[in-house]
Amino acid sequence: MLNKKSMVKKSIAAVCLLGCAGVLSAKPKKYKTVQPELAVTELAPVERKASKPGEGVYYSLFVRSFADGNGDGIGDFKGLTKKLDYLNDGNDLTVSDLGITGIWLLPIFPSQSYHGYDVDDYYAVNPDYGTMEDFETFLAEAKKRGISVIID
Ligand SMILES: [Ca+2]
Ligand SMILES: [Ca+2]
Repeated sequence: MLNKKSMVKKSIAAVCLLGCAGVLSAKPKKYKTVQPELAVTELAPVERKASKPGEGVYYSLFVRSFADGNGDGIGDFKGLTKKLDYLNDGNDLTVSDLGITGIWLLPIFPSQSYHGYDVDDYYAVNPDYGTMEDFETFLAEAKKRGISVIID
């Protein structure tokens, strides 16, 4: 003879078993795969250009150690300029770049130290990094890609 409490327990057990059986027999869902390029163009277009300085995602970098453009073992503006497409190629439809919207340069001025925080001249660039013209080329190329530049 079953009492009311025992019947409730058996009913709960039966529901659990049916529920588990349903879960175990369910076919795995098939997910549609989407190529990253299509995800950006068809599903979620992303604006990767800052509308003004100070907005977006900034990438802080030390020119000395980022990219060497002339093979002397020291990072420089030419090396940095060559790497701009890696940081943001200026095309919102591609996702092979990092998509940053700004670059925060650690000190680029002439200095007696490797880190450059003890600046000798705020109106010149460190000759290890190239010339002022190299720096201006870097700025122009960054601007073409919608990348803002700030200097520490
Ligand atoms: Ca160099
Ligand atoms: Ca891109």
